[in-house]
Amino acid sequence: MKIAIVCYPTFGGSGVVATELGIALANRGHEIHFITYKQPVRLALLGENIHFHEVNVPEYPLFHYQPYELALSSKLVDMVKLHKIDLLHVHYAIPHAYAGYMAKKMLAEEGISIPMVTTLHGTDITLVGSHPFYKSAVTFSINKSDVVTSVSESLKRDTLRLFDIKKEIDVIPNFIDVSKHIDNEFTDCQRSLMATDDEKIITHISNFRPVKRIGDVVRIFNEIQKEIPAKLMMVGEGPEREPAELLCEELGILNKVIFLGNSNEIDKILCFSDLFLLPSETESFGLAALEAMISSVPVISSNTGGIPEVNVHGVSGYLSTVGDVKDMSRNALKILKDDAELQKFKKGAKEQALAFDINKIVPIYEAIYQKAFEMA
Ligand code: GMT
Repeated sequence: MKIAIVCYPTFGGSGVVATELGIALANRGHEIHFITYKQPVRLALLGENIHFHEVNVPEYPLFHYQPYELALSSKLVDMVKLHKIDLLHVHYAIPHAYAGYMAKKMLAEEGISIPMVTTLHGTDITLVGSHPFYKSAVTFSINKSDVVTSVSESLKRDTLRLFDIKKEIDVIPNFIDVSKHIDNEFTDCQRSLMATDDEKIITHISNFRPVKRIGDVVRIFNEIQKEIPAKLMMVGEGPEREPAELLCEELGILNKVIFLGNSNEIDKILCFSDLFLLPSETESFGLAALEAMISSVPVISSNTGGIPEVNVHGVSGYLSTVGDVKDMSRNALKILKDDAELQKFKKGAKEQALAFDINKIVPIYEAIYQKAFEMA
């Protein structure tokens, strides 16, 4: 099949999922065309089966807002015709489903019928999409997609609660390439660069937006380091990074917290991590938690959105009420203070992550593509 994938090419989870899916589909013989404004960060190699087409939006002084949707839908039309693409798969509803639908209609005018699959990822529904300024257009473009998927049961429930959706929503969980994590031993694991042998390493990875409750990450770590020697690795960039640095300074723990910025090599960081913190306000799935778990890192998280579909309480980590820093710190120390507990949770995290093996999930997407052809 020739498939166009539209996504955000950044470090965000939706772009990562779209990119990993495209790579896996290409490995299974499909021809993949990424159509976006920049080469996706996780897409290292282009090849015979993987192509990238950049969407350019020329600046024009008349425009207060540059018309990205227009450029994207034109690019989709041109690429579908040029490469004889069979199907559009758009990740993140805003504005991709809207632009995809416009492309479909333009192509229909020329007698070309092409199905469109829309995958909902989370904030496109829960935070941004449901805003009154966008809601009508998001509802319209979800209903006009041939097939709609969501990355968790929780996100499906949120979508049906927040929008007037006429389409069936298929839940396809996010996934992980298990084959990259067969051995726990990462060959290039440089733990000694980050901490001494007696220190536990706690990690948080995100886009540092308010929804991630970065202040809670720092406060949980503060409680942990009062009782055991520990370091905190903060990976990612975003508006909450500076306030977090200030909070660390205020608490007098700046020397124990390392802000690493965005990284393409999170496996190298996770390989020496003992615990992962994800105290988010909401999270449709929590791909970062799954990436930690496959590296045998237990997760202390909030019990919200789709997180409990990924992190199993008492097995791969613990779940607490959003904002309950005390409970999260207590749970973290329960795991970290007792080596037998830590080993048990490391094993539990890895075993739970194996359920999300990419090889189980990609065929489900292929079946969804068949369904889209029937619906179009
Ligand atoms: O977490 C973010 O804010 C980024 C966002 C995105 O769209 O890239 O992540 C969302 O999609 C991920 C992949 O499906 C999910 O794992 C994240 O849970 C989800 N984020 C939220 O719902 C806040």
